[in-house]
Amino acid sequence: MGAQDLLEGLKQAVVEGDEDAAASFAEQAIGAELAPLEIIKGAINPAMDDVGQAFEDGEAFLPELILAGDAARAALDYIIPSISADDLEGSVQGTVVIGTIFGDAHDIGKNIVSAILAAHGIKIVDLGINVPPKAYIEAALKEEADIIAISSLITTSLPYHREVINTLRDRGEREKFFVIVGGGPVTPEWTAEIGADGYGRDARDAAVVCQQLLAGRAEGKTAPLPEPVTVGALEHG
Ligand code: B12
Repeated sequence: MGAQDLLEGLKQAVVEGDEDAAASFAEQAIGAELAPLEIIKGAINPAMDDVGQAFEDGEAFLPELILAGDAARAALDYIIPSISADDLEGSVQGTVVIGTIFGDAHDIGKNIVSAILAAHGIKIVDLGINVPPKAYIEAALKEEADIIAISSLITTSLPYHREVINTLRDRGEREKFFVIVGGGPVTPEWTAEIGADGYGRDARDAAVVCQQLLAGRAEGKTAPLPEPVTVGALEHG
């Protein structure tokens, strides 16, 4: 089967919520040496967008969303371990505390971001889903982290981003950590508005942003930056 057929098959399997087929196509795509990030970009993301659109249009419901999520996870079980530093130039060192913000249970994108950062030698402390603002700060202090990374897929959880930043500031600890944000409803404008230090459109962009921030930190730059580092902004619909 050619690369395009494998990607199309995987996309279809995820849309249909067929875990076994999704896992099998993913395994074949990795076996055919397709780059992990290209598989995610070419099959998983468009499948999720289709399902999300159908949900929004009232043509699909929560069970379909759950099945598609499970099928994507099954595929990613094969894809994520193959993500390597070869997928992106450069390597940086540092610690990133990451989690999906309070009120939000979506973690597929966060897990991909974590995997690519880890593949670049960054220490990842993954707090999971539904993370209260204070928990990011406690973990970042404990781990002496460089960056707090917040993932958000639902609009109603966005105000908690601001709470992370304001709480850091009120505690006099804002300069200790760069704060980056990403996920569906997050935009570069929002990033600037809340005074965050970075935004990335996808996992690859997240790695580029972290590299730039860690390089800046090594040169003595501290948070908050006057302008956030935003990558992938132009592609944002
Ligand atoms: C799968 C899914 C679910 C699954 C989640 C399973 C899981 N374990 O994650 C389940 C079924 C649980 C679910 C539940 C709900 N969902 Co839902 N879901 C989706 C769906 C279809 C796909 C999400 C996904 O995995 N995308 C694929 C990944 C790879 O992409 P990604 O998450 O965007 O991540 C990439 C980038 O954003 C970026 N990124 C992500 N995080 C970060 C962090 C940083 C720091 C950076 C730099 C970058 C970055 O990099 C990632 C990799 O490239 C989306 C539609 C969509 N197109 O996103 C709706 C969607 C997000 N869901 C939606 C809704 C409404 C819900 C529910 C409220 C439904 C309900 N009525 O109950 C619940 C909410 C539950 C809760 N409290 O969170 C809406 C949100 C609308 C909004 N803007 O508020 C969407 C957009 C669907 C829609 N079009 O209406 N959902």
